[in-house]
Amino acid sequence: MTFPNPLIPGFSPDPSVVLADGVYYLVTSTFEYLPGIPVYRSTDLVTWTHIGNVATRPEQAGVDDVATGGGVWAPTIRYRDGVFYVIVTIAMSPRGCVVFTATDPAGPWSDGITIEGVDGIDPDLSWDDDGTAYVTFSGLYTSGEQMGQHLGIQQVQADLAAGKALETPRSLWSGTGLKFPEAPHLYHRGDYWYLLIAEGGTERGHSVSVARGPSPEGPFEGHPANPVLSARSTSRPIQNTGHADLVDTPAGGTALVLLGVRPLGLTQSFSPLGRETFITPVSWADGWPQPGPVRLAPRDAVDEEIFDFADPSALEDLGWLAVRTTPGSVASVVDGRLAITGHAGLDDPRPQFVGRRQRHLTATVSTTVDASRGAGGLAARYDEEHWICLEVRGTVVTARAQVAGLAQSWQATVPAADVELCMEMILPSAGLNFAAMGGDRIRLLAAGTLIAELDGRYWTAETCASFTGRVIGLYASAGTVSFAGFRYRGAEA
Ligand code: 6LW
Repeated sequence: MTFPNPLIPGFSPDPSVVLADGVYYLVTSTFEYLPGIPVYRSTDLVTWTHIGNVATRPEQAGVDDVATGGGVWAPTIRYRDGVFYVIVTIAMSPRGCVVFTATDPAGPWSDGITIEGVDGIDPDLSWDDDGTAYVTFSGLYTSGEQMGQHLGIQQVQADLAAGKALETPRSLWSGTGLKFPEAPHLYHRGDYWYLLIAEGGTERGHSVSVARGPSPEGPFEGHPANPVLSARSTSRPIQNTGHADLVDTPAGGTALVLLGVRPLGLTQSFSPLGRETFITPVSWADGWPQPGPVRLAPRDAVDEEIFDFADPSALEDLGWLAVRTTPGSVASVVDGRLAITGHAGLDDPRPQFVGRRQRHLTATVSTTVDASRGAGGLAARYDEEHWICLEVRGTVVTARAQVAGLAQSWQATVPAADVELCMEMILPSAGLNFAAMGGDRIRLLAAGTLIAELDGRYWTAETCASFTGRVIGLYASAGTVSFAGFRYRGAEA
């Protein structure tokens, strides 16, 4: 069985999957973006449809004040007795470890109950045969005096309805000693309970390790050849592989969904899209799971999304994202155009920006903007310190590049009213110096004229030290600007 890889391209880290009544549902992290926790559906583990989002109401995730990089970290989705559960940590926020429920995974989901007594990240949910609910998590404090302290893999029995742990956390097996034992998932298979974790950190040293034991509480014995999966020190095209969740395949086999990155160039140093979702088959030997190496198999179809705002429902598409608020509170469709009123620049923690994940290494994004009554345009962002934009104000277009406080800009004049803006992300062509071959090229065009061409290395997960990925979209920084449409065309090289 050859799976497409990436399975969910673009900024889609920390995947968790569940098989419920023959249908697969998968969720990923969203950090400071809303709507939070996208839900994807599949009947064959190959073709996936974005059917909803868990956190569609700001109060559910409570990310409006989280620091960049905080917010919605690593959800786990599970299904029991007709109810879907998503348990997740809202990191660097008082919201803590939260359980959301729904009977329809497309939503609506519940407001969410905080589980008191679970101080950590990457919570997993499992039930013993007698119905006892277990929350197994990584004991990393993300707020308070103990911020950064790591207690390894921990577990409590919990009363989910009451929102509380029923005991003080117990320490479980925490891997082979690599840093950051995290992303625990428990599975009852045959005679064993399996504890799958990530260790080594989510960068190049990321790994998957597994242990097994007689009960959900262990004791757990590690696989003799742990970590059972890692791309570290290999030249595999998919790196950082880890943070995995196990699932049965339609063909009766087993597979892992997990995160990884696609760094460019010989040195494999820079990943424009951030952490994506991948999949790899798992074989079994002596009652132990053995994941196969994660193979690159991008879908070769050209992927096009065209939003014409003459259709008022265009902004309701599930893939739109906004920063610490909902897309609908930033933009609205007025007279067949998308209108955004700007109060601050892209360096603000709450920019008036709505965007979509860049999902292909080569992509073209374009729009037509009327900025006769304000300033705004097209932008690609990692966070408020790392972004690129084409901003129109009246008849002047300014291309700006911002990297951690360093900024550069280029200007040109454009015809009044509707101006075509375009961003082209292309792979480096021969003739560039060795290092620059490690990044993509980002070409900024206005009214068909090239305003600037940028070295994409500076807007990658590594350079931005970011948990997220590239999000490209529309924004206003002052006054009201309006957009006729938004076009995304992506293809794997
Ligand atoms: C996630 C954890 C991690 O909770 O990063 O580095 C966090 N590993 O597993 C955010 O993705």
